[in-house]
Amino acid sequence: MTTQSQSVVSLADLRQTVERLAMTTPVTDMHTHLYAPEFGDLLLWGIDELLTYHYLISESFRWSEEEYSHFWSLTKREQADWIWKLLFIDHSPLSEAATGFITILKRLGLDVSSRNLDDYREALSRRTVQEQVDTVMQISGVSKIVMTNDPFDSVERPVWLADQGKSDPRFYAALRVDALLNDWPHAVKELQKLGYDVQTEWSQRTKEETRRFLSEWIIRMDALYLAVSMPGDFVYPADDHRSKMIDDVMVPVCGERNIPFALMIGVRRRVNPSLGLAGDMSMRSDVTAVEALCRRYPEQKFLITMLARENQHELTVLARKFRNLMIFGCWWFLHIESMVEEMTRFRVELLGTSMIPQHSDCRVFEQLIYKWEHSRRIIGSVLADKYEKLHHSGWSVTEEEIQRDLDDMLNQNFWRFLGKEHK
Ligand code: RAT
Ligand code: ZN
Repeated sequence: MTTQSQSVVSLADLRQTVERLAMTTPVTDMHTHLYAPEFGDLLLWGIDELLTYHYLISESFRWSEEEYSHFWSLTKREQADWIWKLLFIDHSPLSEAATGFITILKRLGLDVSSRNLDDYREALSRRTVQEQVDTVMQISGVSKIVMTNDPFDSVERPVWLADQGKSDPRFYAALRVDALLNDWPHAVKELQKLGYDVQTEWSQRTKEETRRFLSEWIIRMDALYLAVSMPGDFVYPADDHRSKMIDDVMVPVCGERNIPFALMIGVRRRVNPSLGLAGDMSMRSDVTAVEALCRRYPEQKFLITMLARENQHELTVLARKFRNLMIFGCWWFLHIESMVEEMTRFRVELLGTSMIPQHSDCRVFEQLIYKWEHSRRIIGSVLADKYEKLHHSGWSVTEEEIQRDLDDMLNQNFWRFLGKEHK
């Protein structure tokens, strides 16, 4: 008997041990739209921000004839009141995003049964942003947060230029480069404003200057990876701007700086422009683009998530073929309990624990609470099924092994992929 066998978890304790560890293992949230407190107003938090989350905005309009323009002319508080009435009072909050708001109230210790929005506002307004950040990170068990950082954003840029973006060690940067790939004319203007000598034409000088821009900002932000969202009709290789940008600029710079390239594929932006951020749609993608990238650049690491449910199985199979491919998260419209369950199950069945099962995509700080609570519960229950099955075949696991597996999925797979293992 090994010492290990002393902590083998009995069948009777197995499920609740796995579920407890799934709920409590500290998490690295590797893709969010959250900011550290140093970024001031960019860090969204509180009741009105939560209620005006774009996921809830689009759900609200299903119940109303309201003019879009009128909604956008309201104050944030008025918008929140309108959404609260439509989604929580006139109808039951059953959608993932609406249920999530209730989970947040509950975990923050507010009286959910009172349905008194002003009381909730009042309770949170007594907290400072710093207190709320600490409280939410503690409740959600999220210990490391990766932001989404855009040097073209005129509010965000000064924080980095003043060297204040890295003050809170719990927050990490990811350099977002959508415009470079998806709106080159706009990117050219922005780059020129920042002093880079680029032109719309793909000249040698333009390539060098775009590479210089990326390198300088990766260093300035200490960015963990380069990130982009792509439409579903993204093809690679192709005789187009995107392939040139990837081949001549992005992959070389990622290689030089030794960071992964994250592609989030399958979004069709602004199918209903009147809804603003809430007007984007999902779209099926071509997984062979990822296959071609992974094959052509075996030394380059790719973090990949896709938005269409229809792509998930194929993408997971592809991850069996390429170790430089790490699939991550149940993105956006897939971040609903039924999809998280389905995807987590077949990902484990195809890859074991060698993937990143979830990221939050939070935009408002307190959302960390519900997004992680809901996902942790599903991850725990899927894993419990699998360990029980092993147990019935005579393969018992120790608590340490369960903890290791969860730590891999919720932390280490990400950091190891980056070559920055955290202990
Ligand atoms: O999930 C979201 O909030 C979307 O609006 C997008 O931000 C998406 O996650 C993205 O990163 O493009
Ligand atoms: Zn996102």
